[in-house]
Amino acid sequence: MKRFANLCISVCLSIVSLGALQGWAHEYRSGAVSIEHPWSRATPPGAAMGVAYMVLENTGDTEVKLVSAETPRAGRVSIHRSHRVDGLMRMEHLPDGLAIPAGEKVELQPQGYHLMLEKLNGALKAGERVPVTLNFQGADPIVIELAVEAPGTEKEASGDAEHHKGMGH
Ligand SMILES: [Cu+2]
Repeated sequence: MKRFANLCISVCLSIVSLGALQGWAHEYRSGAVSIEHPWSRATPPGAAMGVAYMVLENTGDTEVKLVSAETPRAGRVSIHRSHRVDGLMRMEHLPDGLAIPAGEKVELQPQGYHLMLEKLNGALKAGERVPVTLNFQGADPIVIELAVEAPGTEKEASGDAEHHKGMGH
């Protein structure tokens, strides 16, 4: 029975990694933390900043906190939140990180939480995969790959698209 379970685990893992290579089932898991569909948006040449979005899930019974991230494609990665103040979108830096409560999902998405890739060392191109290391408090680091999508492919409310064109995120 134990041998069967091990076999299942290795087969399932290879299916997951095959899926990641082919672009479907784009998901990463380590311990209690999983990351679904990490993606970014292509940037124009010379742009200094890019973004990263994903869904973080914590299936454990203690809080996990995303405290920092890094990528070889940017000088710095910050954790941000966009929110509306008096009808204007504002962006705030979250120096303490982003908590993912036990048993919950936190979505990084346009107009909400996101990672800001600052000081890009080159344009992010549609179809590119950008490696990012996510560092957690309460969980091991996870290396993911952002799928870079062409601008305007994400589903956004019509009013939001205008804002993001201007802001780059
Ligand atoms: Cu930002």
